Amino acid sequence: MTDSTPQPLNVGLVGYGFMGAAHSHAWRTAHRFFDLPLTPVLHTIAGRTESAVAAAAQQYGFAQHTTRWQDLIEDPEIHVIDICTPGDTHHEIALAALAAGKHVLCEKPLANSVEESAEMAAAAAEAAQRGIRSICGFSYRRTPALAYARQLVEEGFVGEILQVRAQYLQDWLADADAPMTWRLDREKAGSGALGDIGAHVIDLLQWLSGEDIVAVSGTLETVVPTRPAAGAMQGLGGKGDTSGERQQVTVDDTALFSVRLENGVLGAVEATRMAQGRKNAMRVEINGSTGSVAFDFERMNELEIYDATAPAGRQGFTRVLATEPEHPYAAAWWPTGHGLGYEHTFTHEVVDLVRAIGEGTDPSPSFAEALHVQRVLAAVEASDADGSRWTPVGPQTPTTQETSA
Ligand code: SOE
Repeated sequence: MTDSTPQPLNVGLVGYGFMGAAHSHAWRTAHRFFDLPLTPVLHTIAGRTESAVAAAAQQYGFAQHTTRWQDLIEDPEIHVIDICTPGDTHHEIALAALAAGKHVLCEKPLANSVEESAEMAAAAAEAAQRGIRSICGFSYRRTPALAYARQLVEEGFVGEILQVRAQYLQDWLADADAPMTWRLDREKAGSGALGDIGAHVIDLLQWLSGEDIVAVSGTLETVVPTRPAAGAMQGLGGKGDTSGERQQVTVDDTALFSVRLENGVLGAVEATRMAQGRKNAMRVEINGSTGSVAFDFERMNELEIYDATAPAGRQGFTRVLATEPEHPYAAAWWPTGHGLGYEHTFTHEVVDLVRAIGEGTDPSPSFAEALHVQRVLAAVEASDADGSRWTPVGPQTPTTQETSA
C-alpha cells in the first residue's frame, strides 16, 4: 500500500504586516479546501523585530521565527519563500531564494524598478530550468468573478474589444493628518498609488484583454505633500502625531493615465488613495462589439455582464453572482450564494502555486509578466515627468455679465 499522504511543503514567510497576515491565512487554509499535491506547513516567519515576529509566529501559526530572512534561505528544510515585505527588499530576497533552489511567491509590485524586476525575471527563468517555480502576488486575478470575466472574454462573449477602463479607488489618505507610513516613502515603496494599487489594475487589464499595454500618457499628483510622523498606527489609516513635525511625502497620491493596448485599443486608468468614501473600489470594465463585462471589488462576488446580441427589448447589464460551481474556485467553498472575501483570493493564489510546484509547471503571473507591469509603471512616471503634454485651455472667455459690468 503506497502512502498517498501529500508530502509537506515547508513555507518560510518574510514580513508580518497586512500581507503577511493575508498570506499566512492562505497557507493555513489552502489544503483544507482544495486537493493539493503537497501540504503547506507554516515553518518559519522572519521579521525585523524579535518581539513582533515572535507574536506574529504565535498569531499566524508558524512553528519558528527569526529576525534574519537569510535564515530561511539557509534552512534546507524550507521549500518556499513567501516575500511579504515592502518593495525595496523584494529583489535581494528573491534572488537569494531562487539561487538557493527555493520556490518564490513575491508580493506586488515585483520590485521598485524595472532594472531590479528584470534581474528577478531572468533569475526566475533560469531557476525554472531547475524546477523552481515563482509567482507574483497579483491576487485579484483569483477572484472568482474576475476569473470568470476572463473566461468570457477568452470565449468571445464581448467580441472585438473596443475600449477598456479601470479604477482603483481608496480613501485612507484623504485625511491630510493621516500619518506617514512606508507606503509614502519612495525609497521603501518605489511609488505611491501608482505602484501599490495601480499595479493591480494594470495587471488585470492586460490579463483580461490578453493584450499588453504598449504605450501610456499619464499624470501623477501628490495631493498632500507632508504628513505627521507615524504615531501608534502604521500602515493603512489611523492617526499620526499631529502636534509634531510633518515629514515629506515622496510618492504620488493619485495616478491618472491613458493606455494603448498592443491591439491598438485605448483605455483609461485611475488609481488614488484620495477618493473619499471609496474604501477598496477596484473596478475594471471591458467593452466589446457584442458585449461588456464590469467588476467592482466592493461587490466582489458579482460580475455585471451585458449581452449586446440579446433581443433589443431584453438588453441590459445582468448581475451574475459568481458563486456557482461553474465559476472558478467557487465549488471548493460554500453552497451557491454564500460568497467569498478578500482573503480567499490569496488562498486561491497559494492553491495555484502549490499545484504548479506539484505538477512541475510554471504558475501565472510569472515574474516576466510582473516585469511588464513594472515597465508600465515606469512609463507612467516618465510620461508624468515630461509634463504629460498638458495643453492649456487658454484664457477664460468672459461671460456676458463680466463684459457688461
Ligand atoms: C494598500 O493600498 C493595499 O493593501 C495594497 O497594497 C494591496 O495590494 C491591495 O490588495 C489592498 O490595498
